Amino acid sequence: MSELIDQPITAHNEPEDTPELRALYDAFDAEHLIPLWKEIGDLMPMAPSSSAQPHLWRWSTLHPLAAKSGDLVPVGRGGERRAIALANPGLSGRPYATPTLWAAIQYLGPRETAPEHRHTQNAFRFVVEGEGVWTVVNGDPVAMRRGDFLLTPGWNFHGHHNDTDAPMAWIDGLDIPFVHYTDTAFFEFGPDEVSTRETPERSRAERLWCYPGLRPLSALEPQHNSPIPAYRWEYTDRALSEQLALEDEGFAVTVEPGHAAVRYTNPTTGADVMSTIRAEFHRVRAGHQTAGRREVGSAVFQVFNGEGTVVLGDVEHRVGTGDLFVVPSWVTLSVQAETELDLFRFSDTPIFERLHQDRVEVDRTDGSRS
Ligand code: GTQ
Ligand code: FE2
Repeated sequence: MSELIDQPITAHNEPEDTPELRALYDAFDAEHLIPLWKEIGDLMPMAPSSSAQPHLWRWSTLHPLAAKSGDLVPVGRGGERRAIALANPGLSGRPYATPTLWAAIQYLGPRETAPEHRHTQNAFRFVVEGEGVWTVVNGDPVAMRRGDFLLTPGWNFHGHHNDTDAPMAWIDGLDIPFVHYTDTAFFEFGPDEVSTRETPERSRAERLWCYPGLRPLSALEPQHNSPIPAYRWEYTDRALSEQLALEDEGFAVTVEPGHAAVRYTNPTTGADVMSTIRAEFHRVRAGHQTAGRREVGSAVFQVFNGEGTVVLGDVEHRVGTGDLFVVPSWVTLSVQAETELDLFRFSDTPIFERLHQDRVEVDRTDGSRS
């Protein structure tokens, strides 16, 4: 706990409990008024104290429940998606992983289709296992495979179709809670089917955009969301293994010893992939522990591969492939890798950076913070 939070609070204005005082408080109630002095600790804390909890969902629990939903619940117009949200136990039963972020497991059975729609919420998919679904974004079919990170930025039509005889599950991340609080949601239905059942290896947008450092001269304007529809595992994996290989060769290219990391970015700006969502991939060498780190804003992690322990505030969880966990605002996270540990991470930090409310603290190895 920080010194600031433990600072003694002197109640210098505690009034005497009298019938008149009670009458005053009753009058406040009746007139929909609330005095600051009753709420100050909660409204204006010394540091963020999220009602969201650091919580873990195991893939071994989630996946069978998603599969059972596949047996019992059809997918189609109205419900739109067979997606099951991670509901943070601190967020009053709402389907919110964090105060700003939605995270869900989505499941599509053999040959099934999720109908097209578009909404102002920004969305992405991350695939921890399987393949065979194409997500059709503005008529452009994008293959989904293990390790891929796929974008559906706000107001693009999208639907999904499974072209195989096996089911497929993946995770969705959206800014649904943020858009809900801020009353900025719009939604439109598209075709009940997907607009194309083509299954190309590479989408048109990948053919146009996915060459490192090369931009089509027809599209030099900055775009606020990335035009890359799929960040393929082949490149993420290679970028991380090369960081570690370079570290072995004596070059200081990792975020900290034994910890390689990349951020998915928008090639037209170099900034985050979407205006409300940051996404990263982290690889921690076997036997290494990352420095404790806390930041303003909330994050969700999914273990992509490997085993280890995550220390979330004062709670430790053993984690393995597919497990998801939430890191609320200003809760310290440290990761201990038992085997080499691969972690996908997404957060709402771009929102707070743009509002100049961002802060980060990293524990130094001597136990102090910087
Ligand atoms: O796949 O379009 O988990 O619109 C939540 C809302 C997935 C989707 C979700 C959505 C989608
Ligand atoms: Fe959607």
